Amino acid sequence: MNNKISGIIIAVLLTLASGIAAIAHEFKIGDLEIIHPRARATAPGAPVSGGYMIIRNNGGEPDRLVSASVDFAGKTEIHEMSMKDNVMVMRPVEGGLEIPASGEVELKPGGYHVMFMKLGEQLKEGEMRKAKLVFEKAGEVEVEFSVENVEAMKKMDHSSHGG
Ligand SMILES: [Cu+2]
Repeated sequence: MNNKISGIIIAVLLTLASGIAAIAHEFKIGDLEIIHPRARATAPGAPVSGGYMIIRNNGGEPDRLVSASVDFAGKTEIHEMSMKDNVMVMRPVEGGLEIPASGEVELKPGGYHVMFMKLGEQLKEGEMRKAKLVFEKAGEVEVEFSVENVEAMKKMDHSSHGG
């Protein structure tokens, strides 16, 4: 087979593979499914972004999301948001985020989220960004966050986290 034809075949295969990834976009480790991890697209120079997903636990034991890491942020934490004196506040989840047995937790704007701080670069819509999630029992799993225009919270901005 000549190089030109094999190049075309490889290009077609890559296109098919990326199409399948975009449709499925789900990761598994042990009894856990990580569904549609996505990160909020940022403006140039913005210091922070948020990561969201559904984590489903098909097992009979609870697990915990204890940490996340990415190479595009200087610091990454698992946060929860709540109302305090009519102000939205957020803070790191103590001891990790529990994923109940035979249940699921949704990380979403206004609730639990992965906080990407000290961003080293802009997150642009359409990109896929690698991340590592660490669970107490299931262990480490590599996932990819799709960068999307996740609607920002209206009363809330993350600028206080810029550090
Ligand atoms: Cu946060």
